[in-house]
Amino acid sequence: AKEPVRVLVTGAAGQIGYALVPMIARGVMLGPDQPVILHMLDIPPAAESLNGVKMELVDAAFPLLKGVVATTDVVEACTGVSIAVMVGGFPRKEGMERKDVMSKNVAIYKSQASALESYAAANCKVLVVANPANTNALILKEFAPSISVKNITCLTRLDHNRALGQVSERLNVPVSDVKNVIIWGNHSPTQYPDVNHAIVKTPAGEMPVRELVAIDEWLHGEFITTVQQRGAAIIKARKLSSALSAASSACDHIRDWVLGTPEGTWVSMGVYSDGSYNVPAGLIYSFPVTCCNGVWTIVQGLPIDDLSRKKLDLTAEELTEEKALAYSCLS
Ligand code: NAX
Repeated sequence: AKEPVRVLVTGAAGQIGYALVPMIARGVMLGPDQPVILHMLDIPPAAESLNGVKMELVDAAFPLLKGVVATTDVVEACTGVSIAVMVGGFPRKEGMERKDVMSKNVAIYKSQASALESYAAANCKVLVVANPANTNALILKEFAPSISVKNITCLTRLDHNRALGQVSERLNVPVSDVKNVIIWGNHSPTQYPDVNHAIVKTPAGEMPVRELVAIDEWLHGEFITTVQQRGAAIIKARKLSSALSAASSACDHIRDWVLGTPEGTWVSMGVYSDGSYNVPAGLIYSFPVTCCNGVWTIVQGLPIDDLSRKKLDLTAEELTEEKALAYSCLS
């Protein structure tokens, strides 16, 4: 039998946490034969509620779950973890300045970076979910210099999955027959959902989405805005932000990273830019990636048309600004 893997979820008493921890305990993230020990971190005001989540995990009697640590102590939470899913953060409240929210999150990610750096397992893989996800990941990278930049990522898989879902609905095909959409850039409304290279499986073989949706208006208009604004649409409908889809996408992100992407398929991940596609190096930016043996690689050589170029640059500019704002909170 395999040794259990320790998986950290921060903000585990929150909405996404509540949806995510049972998925991890069921093997959705690391596979049906991989035992896990869950480490759940939250802040003292949520301690009682966190303990309630722990009680439910015990009550669910998950066969793969070999232990649960529920704590408000960041060192205890980070000790020995091989996977860290960072969902905890400071939410933007009505009337708050962007700089104030950024400053709270910079403080959180700075201190959690140090704890991961000192106490996590070597080669720990980190996924930041909490917003501003790309920039929180960048701060984490900055304050955990011994963690390889290849091991620090942020979640844009939910946006990627939303794009797959929209194409599937539009073409009336199962979502599993659609692949290779791309989310470029920031997990924010400036992100660029790109279907120029997307493919649909048909009885006649694989076909480019562009040939099946001959309606440029949809691809360049409503499709993009629907994906960009989907988070807001969920809030409007549910009076709460996305939780089950965010949790499921976080599992997809880690599973594909650890176990590999299928041959001929790429996924979107927020990763440290090396300057590919002329995106400024040193940002955490969402790219198309393939994963093999636990390592992601940016898909190279995709042709970028003029319209796409503008959109790639626009979201990069926003991230450059966010980075400057985050750094100004440090001084
Ligand atoms: P909730 O407010 O329900 O949960 C957040 C939890 O984090 C709370 O229990 C809170 O006590 C805890 N927390 C706060 N500060 C902490 C700290 N310093 N250490 C540990 N825990 C801390 O929010 P939820 O709906 O679960 O969303 C969590 C985060 O995900 C938010 O930042 C949200 O904006 C972000 N999202 C990111 C998405 C993505 O695709 N990247 C999509 C979904 C989601 O909106």
